[in-house]
Amino acid sequence: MIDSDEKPPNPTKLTQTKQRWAEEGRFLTGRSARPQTERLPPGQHLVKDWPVLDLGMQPQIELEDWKLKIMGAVPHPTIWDWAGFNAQPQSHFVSDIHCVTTWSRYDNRWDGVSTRHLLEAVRPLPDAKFVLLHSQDNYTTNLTLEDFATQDALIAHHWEGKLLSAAHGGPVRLVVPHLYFWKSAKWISKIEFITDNHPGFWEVRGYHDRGDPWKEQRYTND
Ligand SMILES: Nc1nc2c(c(=O)[nH]1)N[C@H]1C(S)=C(S)[C@@H](COP(=O)(O)O)O[C@H]1N2
Ligand SMILES: [Mo]
Repeated sequence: MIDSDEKPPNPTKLTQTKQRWAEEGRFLTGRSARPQTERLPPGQHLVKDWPVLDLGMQPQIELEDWKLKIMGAVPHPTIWDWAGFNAQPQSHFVSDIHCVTTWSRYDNRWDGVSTRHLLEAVRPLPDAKFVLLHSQDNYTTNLTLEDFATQDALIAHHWEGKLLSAAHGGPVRLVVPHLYFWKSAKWISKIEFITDNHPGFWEVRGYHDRGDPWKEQRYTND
């Protein structure tokens, strides 16, 4: 049932470097923390700008061409076009970003459709236990249904009151603030509900299956 014939772009220097960091266990402090007591997770530093990370390409998608397909273990596959997506109830969340390359950025204001609303709208089948996100650059990333359904996770179209730029995943990206930011797929085209876990782009290149910054789950087997 998994759509994975898509081939990601050829690896850039950055992609190769990040794969080596996973092999070396770079940046690991060996500490863990609780979000209740420390806002900055172990091994992270605060930035004020907003770095851009991608696979070396930034898809440019016109709003009239944009579509989001919700499929897999759902009773009725659904396609939202831009108007259909914007007609969904809108949520507004403020959250911190924690990238596994060690930068964190506080207080990002997002507008979009919450994953909880999406789940209510499509009602995945009882055996749907995981979600695989597919992007226009053929990036993929996996989440448990529970992590996808976090209270402040959303499919965002605005950041700080402005349409999300193409560099940061516009028209629409996922934001799952309680996990490292590679789980927050940019330029999403498909949300696939699956019954068995299926690792995504970074998860098959040495990165952790879950990626909890507070437990410093940077790499596989941490
Ligand atoms: N489609 C897609 N989504 C992606 C990525 C990517 O390369 N392609 N990179 C991930 C990584 S590693 C990070 S840190 C964040 C970066 O998001 P930003 O460029 O908006 O900071 O996007 C994540 N989502
Ligand atoms: Mo990242």
